[in-house]
Amino acid sequence: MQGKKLLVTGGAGFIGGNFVQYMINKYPQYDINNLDGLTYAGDLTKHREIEKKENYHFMKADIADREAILPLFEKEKFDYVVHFAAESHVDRSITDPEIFVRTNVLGTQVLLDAAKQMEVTKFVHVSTDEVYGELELDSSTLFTEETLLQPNSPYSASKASSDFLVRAYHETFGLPVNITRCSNNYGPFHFPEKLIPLTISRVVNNQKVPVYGDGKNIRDWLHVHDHCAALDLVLHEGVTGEVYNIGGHNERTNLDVVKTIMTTLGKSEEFIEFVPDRLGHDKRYAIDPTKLEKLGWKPTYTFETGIAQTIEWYVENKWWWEQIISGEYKNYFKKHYSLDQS
Ligand code: NAD
Ligand code: TDX
Repeated sequence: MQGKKLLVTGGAGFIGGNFVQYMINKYPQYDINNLDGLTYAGDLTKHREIEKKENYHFMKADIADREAILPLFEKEKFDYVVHFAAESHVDRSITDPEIFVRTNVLGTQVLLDAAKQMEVTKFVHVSTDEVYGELELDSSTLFTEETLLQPNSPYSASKASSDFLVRAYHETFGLPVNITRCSNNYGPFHFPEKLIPLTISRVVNNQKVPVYGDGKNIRDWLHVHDHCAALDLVLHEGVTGEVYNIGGHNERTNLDVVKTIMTTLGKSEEFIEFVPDRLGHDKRYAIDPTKLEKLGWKPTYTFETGIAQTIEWYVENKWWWEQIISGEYKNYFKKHYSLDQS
């Protein structure tokens, strides 16, 4: 495959960061550009192994800053955009919804304008299964691409809004887009505010793990590596204008997930602390990935192999999540990038 210029937004975050590394390894002939605003969730230490590579470039910018984004697109002339940058934590969207609208809705619209103006070859919008709302705990219904969008949290409402804008830029202006809707991810470099890395880091440090409500809510888990492979396929082979669901049929209750981690780490269930439920807590998510499977994707991890690999990674890479918890990782940017504006 010929060299292409790829823009990854949010490549200092969890999934975008894994995607940058996946693409650098798989396509050494590509020019990989990581654009990230380095919010609390953005961390560049994860890229210390690749940051000296000639085909990797980092750009600090806010996707909602039109004055910065349009000239950047004019200068760089990207072929492909894979758009991850977002406010991603549901709990934060309950306490501070406004930033979710600014980044997830306005930020996406600014990128769409830039992509349209510069006629990019493909714009992949990384969305989430949460836009479909929730399923009943005792049902076997799955979300398909035809399921009505009924987002329940400010986070999922902002993601659904951005999905509609992406669709509109395709229908109105013919922008070549795909929208992907993935289930819950887990794996290396997952920010330790989310359930799985929070549980592992707290159990390793002998601290109790807060389980919301009765712990019976169900999430459908996918290893981040399998999400990256799916996005690679959609970027190169996805039919323009189509939506693809991504998921690996790994439904688990939160309590099952937490107990699996505790058992693997040799800790007893005394470390579980039931706390008041999340407001508007979606009961169950479950993805039907048939359409993507027909395109040629299948996951490589089961939940059992994936969670074992992930727990091992967190135990071996305590340096990474400890500097996040202490806030020290912010100094890395100051040391390594002279253009720090923060
Ligand atoms: P994350 O919070 O780990 O990373 C988000 C990244 O975006 C960070 O590096 C942050 O600095 C950057 N960012 C935030 N606001 C920005 C702005 N205004 N300008 C530029 N950069 C900004 O998120 P994640 O879990 O890696 O999720 C990535 C994407 O995948 C999101 O769009 C999310 O909705 C979607 N998604 C996530 C999951 C999941 O389980 N984590 C599942 C499905 C879809
Ligand atoms: O401390 C906790 N205790 C707890 O019981 C936390 C942080 C979460 N939970 C529960 C809430 C959810 O039912 O665990 C489940 C998973 O919670 P999160 O890790 O916050 O993920 P979720 O709310 O399901 O959303 C995630 O998946 C879809 C990502 O954060 C989103 O960005 C993605 O779109």
